[in-house]
Amino acid sequence: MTNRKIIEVLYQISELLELKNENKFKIRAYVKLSQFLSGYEHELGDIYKKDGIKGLVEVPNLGEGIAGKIAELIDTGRLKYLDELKSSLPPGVEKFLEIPGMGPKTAFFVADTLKVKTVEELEEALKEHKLKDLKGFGEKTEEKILKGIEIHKRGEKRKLLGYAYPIAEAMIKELKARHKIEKIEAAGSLRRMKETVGDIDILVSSDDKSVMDTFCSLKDVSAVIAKGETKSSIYTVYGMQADLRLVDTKSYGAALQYFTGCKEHNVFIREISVKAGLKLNEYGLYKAKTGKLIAGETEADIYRELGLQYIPPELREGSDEIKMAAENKIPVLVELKDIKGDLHCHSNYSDGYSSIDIMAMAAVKCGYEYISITDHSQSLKVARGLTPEALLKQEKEIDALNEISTGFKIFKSSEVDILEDGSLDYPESVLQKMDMVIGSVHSHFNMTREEMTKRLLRAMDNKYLTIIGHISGRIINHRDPYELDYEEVFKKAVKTGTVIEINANPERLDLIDIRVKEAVRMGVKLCIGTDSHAAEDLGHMRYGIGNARRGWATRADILNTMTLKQMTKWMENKKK
Ligand code: DGT
Ligand code: CA
Ligand code: CA
Ligand code: ZN
Repeated sequence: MTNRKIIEVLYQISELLELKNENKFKIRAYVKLSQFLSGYEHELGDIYKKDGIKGLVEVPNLGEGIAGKIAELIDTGRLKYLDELKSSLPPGVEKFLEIPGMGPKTAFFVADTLKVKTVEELEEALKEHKLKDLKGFGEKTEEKILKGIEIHKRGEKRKLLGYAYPIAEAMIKELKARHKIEKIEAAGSLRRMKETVGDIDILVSSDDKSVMDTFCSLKDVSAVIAKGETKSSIYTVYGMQADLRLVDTKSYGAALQYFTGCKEHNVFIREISVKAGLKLNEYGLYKAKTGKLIAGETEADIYRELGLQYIPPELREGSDEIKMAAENKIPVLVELKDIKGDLHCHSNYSDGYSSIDIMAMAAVKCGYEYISITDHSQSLKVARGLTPEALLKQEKEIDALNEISTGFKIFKSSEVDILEDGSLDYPESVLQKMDMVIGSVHSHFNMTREEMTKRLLRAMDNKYLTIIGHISGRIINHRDPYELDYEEVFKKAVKTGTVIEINANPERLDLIDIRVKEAVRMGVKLCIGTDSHAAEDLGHMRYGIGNARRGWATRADILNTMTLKQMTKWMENKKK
C-alpha cells in the first residue's frame, strides 16, 4: 500500500463525509492529512512496518483514529469504514463526485431526482434536458455538468505525466535491483514528456529472461493482461496499464526509436528511409536490396545513418522536427542541469507546507544558487494570502537567513493576484521593495477573450511586474484554460520585458508546449517555476524542463538558467 493509494482513500472519505454533512473538523482532518501526505517523503507502509501504529501517530497531521484506519488499509488492502460510507449512499453518487465542478450537494440531488446511477445515464438525462425543468437548475448548470463529464472522461483515460513518471521510475528501479540488466528505460509519450500519458511503455535488454516474471509480479500489479517472452502488459493499482518489452541489445536503439514514437514521427522517418533505399523497423535499419543491417544498437546511429541530426524525444511530435534535423537546425535544448534556481515557491507563510529555511535547504540540495519565495497576496484569502504586515515579518526572516548563507540567496518576492481590472493586489510601495514579482490570475476566470487579454496587458503595464505565472489558468483534467489572445500578450511581453512562466506543476504545465514554441519564436523571455507548496515539489522542475524542451526552448530562452550574479544584476536592471 503506497502513500498514493492511501491519499486516494482519504480523499474519498472526506468527500463522502461532506456529502453526509458530517462534522467540518472531522472532514478537515482527512483533507489536511491527504494534502500533507502528497508531499511527504516517507512511505506510511514502511513506518507502520517498523514502528506499528505508534509510528503512524507520530506523523504530522495524523491522529489516533485515522492511524487505526490506515493500519487496517495496509494490513488488508481494504477499509470497512469506507465500504460502509459508500453503501449508505444512493447508488451513483460516488461516481458523480469524480466529475469536476460537481459538488456533493448536486451529486446527491441529481442521483436522487433524476434516478440515474451511472455517468452515462446522467449524461443522457442532461442531454434530454431533464434537469432544466427542475427548480433551481437552468441550462447553464446543465452545460456546466456536461462539460465536467467531458473533462472527466478525458481524465479517466490519460494520466498526468507527473503521476505516471514516478511510477515508471519505481518499476525500472525495482527491475534493475533484481536482475542483471544491460539497458532499460521508459519509451512512449512518457519519454517524450507529454503532459498526459495513456500508458507506460518500458523497454529492456537483458540476458535474464525472468525479468518478465518479476514485472508481472511487481507489488503494483492489479491484473496481468498478457504475459509473453518478449512482451507483457499489466494493469496497475494506479489505474494505468504498463507494457514491458524485452529486446536484443543489437536492436535496442531501433526498438527505442520505434516505441518512443510518436506515430506520425515514425511514419515520416520511415518515409525518409524508403527514399534512401533503406528499410527501418523496430529491429534495425537495413539496406532495402541486400537486407544488410546498418544500424540498430543506438538511436543516434539510426538518425545519423538516415542523414539526420539526432532528434531529442521531446521534439518527436510529427511537426517540423525532421525537416529541421535534415537542415541541421535542431538547437541545443535546455536541460535540468542548466537551471540555477527556482522562481516560484510558496512557504508556510501562505498555503505552503514547508518553512522558508526548509525550502531554501531543498533548493541547495538541487544544486541551485537561489530561490524565490513567492507567497500569495492579500486578496487570496483561501490561500492565506499575506497582508503587508505579514510580508514585513517574512522580509525580516529572509534577511536573517541570507545573512548567514554564502553563495546562495533567497529572493524576496510574491505571487501577486492580478485583480479583475488588471491591477496588482499590492500597492506600488509594497511591490517596489521586492526583488521580483509574479503576477497570476486566481479569480474571475469567466471573462471574454477581449476582457482577459486586456486584464493581462494592463498588468504588464505595471513596471514592478516581472513574471506572469501560470498564464492559461488551466488545471489539466479539471479546469479548461480561459480564452486569451496569446499573440497580443507575447508582443507586449517582448515590449515590456515581462517574463512568461512555464509552470512545472504537473497539473498545470502552462504555457503549453506549442505556445512555448511560439513564444520562443517571438523572442519572449521565459522562466520555469515549480509553484512548489512543499520542499519535495522542487523536484517537479524536470516536468517543466520537459515542457520547455517540447517547445524547443534553449538555455538562453530561460531566465533562471542565469547564475546568481547574473540574476541579481538582471533584477536590478529590470526595476530601473
Ligand atoms: P500514449 O500511451 O497514448 O500516451 O501514447 P504513446 O505515444 O506512448 O503511444 P503507445 O503507448 O500506443 O505506443 C508507444 C509508441 O509505439 C508510439 O508512440 C509509437 C509506437 N507505435 C505504437 N503503435 C504504432 C503503430 O501502429 N504504428 C507506428 N508507426 N508506431 C506505433
Ligand atoms: Ca504509451
Ligand atoms: Ca503502450
Ligand atoms: Zn498561482
